Amino acid sequence: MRVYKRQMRCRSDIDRLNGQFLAIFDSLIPPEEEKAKQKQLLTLLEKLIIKEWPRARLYLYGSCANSFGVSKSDVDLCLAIEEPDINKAEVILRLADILQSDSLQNVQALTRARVPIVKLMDPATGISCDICINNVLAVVNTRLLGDYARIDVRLRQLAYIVKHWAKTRGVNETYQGTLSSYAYVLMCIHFLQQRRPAILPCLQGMEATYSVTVDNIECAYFDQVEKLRDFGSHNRQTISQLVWGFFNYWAYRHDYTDSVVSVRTGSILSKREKDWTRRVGNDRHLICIEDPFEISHDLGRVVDKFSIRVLREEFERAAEIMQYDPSPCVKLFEPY
Ligand code: 3AT
Ligand code: MG
Repeated sequence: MRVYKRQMRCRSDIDRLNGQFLAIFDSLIPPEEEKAKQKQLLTLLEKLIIKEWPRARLYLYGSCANSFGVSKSDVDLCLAIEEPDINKAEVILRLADILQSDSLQNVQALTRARVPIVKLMDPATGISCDICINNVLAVVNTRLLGDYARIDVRLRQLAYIVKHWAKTRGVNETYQGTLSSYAYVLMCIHFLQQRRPAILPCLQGMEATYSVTVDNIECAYFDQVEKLRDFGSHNRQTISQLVWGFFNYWAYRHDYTDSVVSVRTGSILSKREKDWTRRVGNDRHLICIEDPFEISHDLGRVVDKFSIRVLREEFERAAEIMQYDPSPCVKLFEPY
């Protein structure tokens, strides 16, 4: 761990970094042209799919649909087929077949993955995309995240910066035991729910205006977010203060032994009440982030005893940089 002898940055110094963080945020926003290309690809795929499954629907989910997608993100699609007892592996193979015979490139059927998908690249737009089958919960959690993003712009700014940091520092790789982008966005939402005054409400704790049952899970929350546009206005914290606070929280304040971050309740739960106190199979619960709908699902379950150290050292490094480094906006995003 690097030791900084330099002067500690005070609140007004942190505020002075605001313009730089906003410039980084702006540079990560996908241009309109990229959005148009995604639509073009979606239309092409819909046309091909509808011929085979006339009653199926194709949903965009993940970061391209919830406004947390940086430029050049892959497109996540979900093919929803309402037929009983479908065999996902068979559908994946058939889908790959159909798409292969069109003008698409690198069509691969990954039938053995935890979530079976078809992967492809569209040479016309240069966009890569993953298509899964009937993963409707992901479509609904995408909608929830997108609704949170519409309440206060600081969520999108913070999440872009955290995701950019996680990608450049190599801690956004679930197959290596670090966290998914989805987990990072939930950590940002939780952090903004916990500010005083709060910057985000707890939508699942309010009277539900949207409700759907998916895989026997009732997903309900207040979705009239246009009525909540002023919610965070009593808190004037700038994006640079929030970036500082976020890393400081995960470096020094979070109780890794006992706490579970819960966007669903807008609070911190204990590992005891979730029964996440010991390792069960591969789930070690070393950092606990509750999925807002699949509440038995800990998004930190991919983290092992090696990667928890990597993660915590990265949070500490980021917090130190925010506090002491003379050029934090460069250092924070230095490739590892
Ligand atoms: P990127 O911009 O692609 O990094 P993303 O938000 O698209 O970020 P992912 O590609 O990792 O995130 O995942 C796509 C979506 O799949 C996001 C979320 O709706 C769903 N998802 C991902 N991981 C999980 C999970 N562990 N549990 C439930 N849903 C998940
Ligand atoms: Mg994605």
